[in-house]
Amino acid sequence: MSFKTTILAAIAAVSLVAPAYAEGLMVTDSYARSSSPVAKAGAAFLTIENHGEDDTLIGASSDAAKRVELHTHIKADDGVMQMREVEGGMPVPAHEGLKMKRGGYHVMFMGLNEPFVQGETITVTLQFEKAGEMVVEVPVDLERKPEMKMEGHDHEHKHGDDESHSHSD
Ligand SMILES: [Cu+2]
Repeated sequence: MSFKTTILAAIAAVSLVAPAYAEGLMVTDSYARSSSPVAKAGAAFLTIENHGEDDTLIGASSDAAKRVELHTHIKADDGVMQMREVEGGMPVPAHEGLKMKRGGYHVMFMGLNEPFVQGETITVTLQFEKAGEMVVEVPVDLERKPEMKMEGHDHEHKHGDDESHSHSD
């Protein structure tokens, strides 16, 4: 077993999806999705590492949609979750970075110029308060599951084609 080979393989794998850098900022995970193939809107979720100073994501733009906004979900007075534009941007603190996720921060695409297609990428330009612009290629992944806590109705059970009950998970 070669440790060196493992490292080289890891570097090669990372190089395939060239990470975008800007002043200590690095997007380490990102994906975009829409709720259906004919959806007029979509969202992207990015994980941004910050090895520099405190920064703020203040805007995003893309040719993929007529409007791109930074959104978050908030719980309205009636308890219903609503999306709304983030005022003042998304904080990207040094060391902590920013992790967008379903039900929270996301980049919203309204009026898609073309439907999101599994396996394709969309180009998004991020605007940071201090670091300036960073262009990222965001892969479309319509199959990615939410990382937020399961809330019953979100829980998907697989039936029929999986007959193995012997494994434990
Ligand atoms: Cu939204």
